[in-house]
Amino acid sequence: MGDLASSFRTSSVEDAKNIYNLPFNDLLFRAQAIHRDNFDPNAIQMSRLLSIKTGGCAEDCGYCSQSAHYPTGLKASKLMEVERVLVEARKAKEGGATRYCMGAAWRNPKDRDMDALVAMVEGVRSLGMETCMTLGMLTPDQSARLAEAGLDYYNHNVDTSERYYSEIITTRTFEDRLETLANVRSAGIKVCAGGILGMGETAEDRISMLVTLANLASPPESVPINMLIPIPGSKLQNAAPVDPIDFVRTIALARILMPKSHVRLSAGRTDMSDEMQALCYFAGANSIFVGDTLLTADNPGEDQDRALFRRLGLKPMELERAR
Ligand code: SAM
Ligand code: DTB
Ligand code: SF4
Repeated sequence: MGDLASSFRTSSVEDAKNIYNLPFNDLLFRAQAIHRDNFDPNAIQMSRLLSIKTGGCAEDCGYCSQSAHYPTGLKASKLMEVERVLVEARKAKEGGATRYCMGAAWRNPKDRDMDALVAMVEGVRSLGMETCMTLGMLTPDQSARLAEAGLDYYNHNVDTSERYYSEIITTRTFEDRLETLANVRSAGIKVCAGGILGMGETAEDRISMLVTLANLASPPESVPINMLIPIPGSKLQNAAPVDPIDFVRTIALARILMPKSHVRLSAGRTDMSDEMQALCYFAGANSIFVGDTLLTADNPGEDQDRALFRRLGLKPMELERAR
């Protein structure tokens, strides 16, 4: 089973479609077997998000509460003070998170923001947590600076298939996304890249998105799969909800195509039943965001996750940092 990883590196959409369409039990059995070959099946990595710069974003992502293009009612704010970020990061650590992910509603960071961003990375790292940022597009120089500060992960999602991308976002291209991912990778930062289900895409779009990710020069270490949180006022406010079984199939395919990656069950968990989440964990999801807020939207609180972990016999994944 171990060399399935390499055999899928050149996976085509056709191959992946055949896997996605297997009988559900066969698909889940296969995903779970691969999961067990690569991870402790009962350990879940826990990340905590903080919006360090909220709203007023120049991009027109159709799903987002923070885009200035849509009347979502969100109040914009400036970049948060470094000290405030560190106070929040300490709380997250006490709550059991091992990775702290700082998100900014920017098309890209300005060079004048870089000193503060570097200080945030250094400060969070000194608390003994892994660091992650998601700031929009990065140049090679900006990537190198963040890498030097000790940034462990950079999140930058491809969001959907190349074909469907321009239906969701028009202010940047799929190619732009891949370019930033390459810049981050070249700087030596680990890559977190995934997407959103429930934006009106087809099953083929979801499959194609995962094939793109699996076929990057190195697959992302972390693959967040978000279920759209429909934001009133946004372009996708009335999108039809994704079928839970299709959602689980997509998680299983991500696990099979990227056996060594952490697959994160990301946004949208407040609208998932415990049973749906349990199936996602069985299909190979092994990471979540913890705490009652994501960036601007709700997430199940700690108590709820603790109760579900107890019911399922899951435990937090220990920090793997060997540095
Ligand atoms: N501005 C940066 C960027 O776009 O890369 C970082 C922040 S952005 C909010 C991070 C990711 O969150 C998006 O790429 C998208 O996949 C996800 N996301 C944003 N709004 C969402 C929503 N309403 N439902 C589900 N996922 C969402
Ligand atoms: C990701 O894929 N999901 C997170 C993280 N990366 C930055 C963000 C989810 C945002 C959900 C909507 C909100 O909180 O505004
Ligand atoms: Fe801006 Fe990111 Fe939201 Fe797009 S997803 S509007 S880039 S904050």
